[in-house]
Amino acid sequence: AALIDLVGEIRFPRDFIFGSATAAYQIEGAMALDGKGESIWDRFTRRPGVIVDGSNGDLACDHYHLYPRDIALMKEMGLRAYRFSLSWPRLLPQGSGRLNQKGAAFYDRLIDSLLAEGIEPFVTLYHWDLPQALQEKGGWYNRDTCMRFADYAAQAAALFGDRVTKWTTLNEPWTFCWFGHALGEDAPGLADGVKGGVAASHHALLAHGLAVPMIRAEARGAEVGITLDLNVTEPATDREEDIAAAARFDGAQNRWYLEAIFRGVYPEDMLDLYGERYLPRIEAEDLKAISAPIDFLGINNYRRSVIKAGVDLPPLNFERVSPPGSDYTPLGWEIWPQAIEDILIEVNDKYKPASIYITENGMATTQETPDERGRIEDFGRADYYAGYIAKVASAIEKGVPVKGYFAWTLMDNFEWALGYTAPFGLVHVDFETQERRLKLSGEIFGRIAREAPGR
Ligand code: GBH
Repeated sequence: AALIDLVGEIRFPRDFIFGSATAAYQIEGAMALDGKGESIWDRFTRRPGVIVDGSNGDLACDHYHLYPRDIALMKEMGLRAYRFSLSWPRLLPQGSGRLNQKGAAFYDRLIDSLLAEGIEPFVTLYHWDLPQALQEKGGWYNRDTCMRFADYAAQAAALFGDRVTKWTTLNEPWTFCWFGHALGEDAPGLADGVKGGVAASHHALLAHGLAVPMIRAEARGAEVGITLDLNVTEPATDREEDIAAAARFDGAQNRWYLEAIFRGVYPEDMLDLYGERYLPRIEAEDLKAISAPIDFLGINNYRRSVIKAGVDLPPLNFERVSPPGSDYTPLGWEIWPQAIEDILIEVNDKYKPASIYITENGMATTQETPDERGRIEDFGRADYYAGYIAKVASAIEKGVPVKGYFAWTLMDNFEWALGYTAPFGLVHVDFETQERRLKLSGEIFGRIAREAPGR
């Protein structure tokens, strides 16, 4: 528990924002309430065997009803911002067309309640819950989904843009495109290999690019960005084939998105690698739209990637390596605080984003139960936060324009294919009673949030 001792020394600029993050499907519940339409996660979780504990997000944290309690917990920790996502099918049950007024009213209540407590809303438009109606038409394989997304973005900006200034288009296109379309582990459960991952990625990026000017047009003064899950990628050895495999993996996960957004090109080496066999139709003007200037880059970071040559996802042909001697979370994710400073410095050096938010960082444990004093003393998680946040502070000292940090996640929730087996929360949720309880990590994170800025 040595890293926790750092807490009193961590320093941030006075205007630095600490917040927590969630996503609609992981917390809201109210799956079919008040006119909400079906999403691909509502559909996918009904397939036998795809979620380890057979669960789903039908009820989740029932945040749809319990949001005042959840806001009170953020307030108790002293958080200045809350990053959450809108459920596209809650607002537009068919993906486009008629607006569901009751869905809009829920987000009105949520946003107004946050503002009343002095907590700034950071809205994400898409955190993986595509309307099932759009999936029926091809989902992220269909260019038309890009236009539907831009329309949805415009409607959301018109509804909430009088109160929300921070807008994020997509959360982690790499994850939902590849785990949902190449590997079949996430919704919509397609295992189409690299061809699927790349096609979905191009359309997701185009959707982002088309949405950016729509949001600006509808929400005066909006700051618009995208969240990418970026990992520094290191070859497992200095053998040539491992160095090449690491470059391919870095190209697929990081550079494909960064180069398109910041430079308006796809990386030459990846275009060569994919070739006609794996690439979708890319129109001349697509990259111009994708590279629409953004106000901030959101980075989700949990670890680094150590890669060697292997057989996964041809022609990427890589294998992920777990370096010996490191500590790992129960999910097998390496605990490596330097990873967050390294990715911040690398992205800043190469792409010079106007500003950066860490939009997610945190760790899973196995399931936790309160001790005899009713406490959850998750020292490991508190340590993880102290260690990683200290490295964010170090990146700022070196000139990286990081403006805020969001812990993943506010409260234990539905962790996608892992169901309720991998809690990440600062707050414990008893899913029998929906009782919430601040963990030790929540107390420590709250102390950092209240005391570190301006120290
Ligand atoms: C984020 O994804 C999500 O935005 C968030 O919704 C989620 O709850 C949170 O992280 C915690 O997982 O082959 O070992 O990489 C993080 C990126 C990429 C992590 C896919 C899980 C699959 C297992 N995710 N990855 S692995």
